[in-house]
Amino acid sequence: MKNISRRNFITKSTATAAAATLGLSFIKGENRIDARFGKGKTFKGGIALSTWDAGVEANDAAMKTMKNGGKAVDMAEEGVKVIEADFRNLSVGLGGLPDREGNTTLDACIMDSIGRAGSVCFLEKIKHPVTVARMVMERTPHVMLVGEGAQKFALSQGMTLDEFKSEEAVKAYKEWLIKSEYKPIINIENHDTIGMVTMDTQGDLAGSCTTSGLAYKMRGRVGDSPIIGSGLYVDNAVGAATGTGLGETVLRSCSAFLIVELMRQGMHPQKACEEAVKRVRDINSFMKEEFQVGLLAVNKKGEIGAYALREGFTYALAKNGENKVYKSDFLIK
Ligand code: SD4
Repeated sequence: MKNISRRNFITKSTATAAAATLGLSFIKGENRIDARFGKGKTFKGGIALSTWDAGVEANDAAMKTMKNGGKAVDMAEEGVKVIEADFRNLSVGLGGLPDREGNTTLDACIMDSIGRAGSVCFLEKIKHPVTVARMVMERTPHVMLVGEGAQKFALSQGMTLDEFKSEEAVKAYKEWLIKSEYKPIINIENHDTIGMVTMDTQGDLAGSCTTSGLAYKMRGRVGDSPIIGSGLYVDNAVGAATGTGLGETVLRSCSAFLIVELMRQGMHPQKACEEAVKRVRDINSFMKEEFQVGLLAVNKKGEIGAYALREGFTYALAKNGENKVYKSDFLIK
């Protein structure tokens, strides 16, 4: 009690003054992190790690961005933008499969190396939701904007409405309408939301995640992808994590945050992903349907983790001059 009321008493300005006395410039993000955790051995060669096969193209763009002087957050944005703009992708961007009412609605988020986060959900007719998420992070006092408000904000920042409808998605929707069965079960192998974690040449971390969510979802449904701590989490002092799969199951287990917290306790990213997948299984054990979840992580040393619930999850890793797709190990064998 005593501590709590005392803490409430300390104003921002006295905290700043105290920090100055101690020589901690914790108001500046990166310094704040160094002050808390000290500089460890960080990998500085640059890393881009992303979900699914298409991640290889996203990684390419991220590494090019880094070579042109971009920071981890620029890598994370530019990387996934390639997939958002690829209208052949049926799970990301405006080419994505629509909701039950025939509208494609987009979710995305981003986190940078100084602890900031931005997110948009249920966004319509905007080509690059990840860029809007970054604008929310950098230009507003908020973390998350949804629906009409998110769209209005995007337009106010110079973005334009894009009426694009993918022929393939429209055709698939028409076929779905015949039975209109609400079965939000993700096909175990064939989905491609992109979650990406990046590390720049300074060893700083960031991440992004972007999706059109589940095909034929209820209107207004939001999954894990734009939710800070579920679809993405970054703590520059520790590591970063992201994932893909049936969002409801990830939301119930806060997977990305869990992975980062496990890494904070010293766990290797691989082990942390394995633990988080087990948690997904356990928390969702009431579910009768089969579902897939795939999780990825990187720590400050540049070590990688990847693990899925079931066979079929792939990821792309760009590191040490290579950029390749790998098959993830999985829990249910
Ligand atoms: C969602 N996690 O909205 C997303 C779907 C996904 O590949 O990952 N698809 O639930």
